[in-house]
Amino acid sequence: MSSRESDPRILVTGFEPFDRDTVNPSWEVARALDGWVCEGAEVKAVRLPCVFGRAIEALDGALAEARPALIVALGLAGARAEISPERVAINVDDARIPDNAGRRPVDAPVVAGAPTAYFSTLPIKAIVRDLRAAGVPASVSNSAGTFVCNHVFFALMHRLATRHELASARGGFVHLPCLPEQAARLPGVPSMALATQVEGLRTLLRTAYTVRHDVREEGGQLH
Ligand code: PCA
Repeated sequence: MSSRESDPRILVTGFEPFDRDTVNPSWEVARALDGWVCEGAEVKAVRLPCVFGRAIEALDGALAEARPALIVALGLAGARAEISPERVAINVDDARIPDNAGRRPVDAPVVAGAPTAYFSTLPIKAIVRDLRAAGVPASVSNSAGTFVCNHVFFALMHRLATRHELASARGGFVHLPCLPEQAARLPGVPSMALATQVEGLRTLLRTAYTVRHDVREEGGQLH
């Protein structure tokens, strides 16, 4: 079933492969969800370049076109074993590796003059609760890093906080584990099957779309 122009939409972004890899689960998951209707809202998937600056331009294009009520940006966190909704976006780029255009900013603001940080406006605790209940490993993450994922996350939250046409929209960032085919090339690295990641994202989107007030459950880390 396809939705009408005026129906609410969910924007799900994923990244192209980076760091000389050939696949990125974030885009594989996003594109598997393209066109899926979640609680009456149609999912639109958009692929972002893994390049500082250009990723934000692509995000802006997608926001203008989709006019979404909910935005969930996805990225790969190669060492993680769980689906991890990010709590906080910080206003700094500090690249340990070059992006796909060879850019490597160090200690530069994502948006000059913007606040130091923004919290996700997704119900991250309820998301973790519902993913675990559905049998999908999940934990809150308290750092999205300082590479292109945090860059896009921060730009997204700054737009949600400052643009009146996005005032009622909610959004955030979710890191995903490697796919098994990636882990097979990187012995010892944890992975999660694409089908599990896609099913997890369906659960996550349902929760994000319907839960307005997050639950109060512990989700911290000692370090
Ligand atoms: N992960 C990287 C950038 C693109 C991606 O999928 C990150 O965590 O910053």
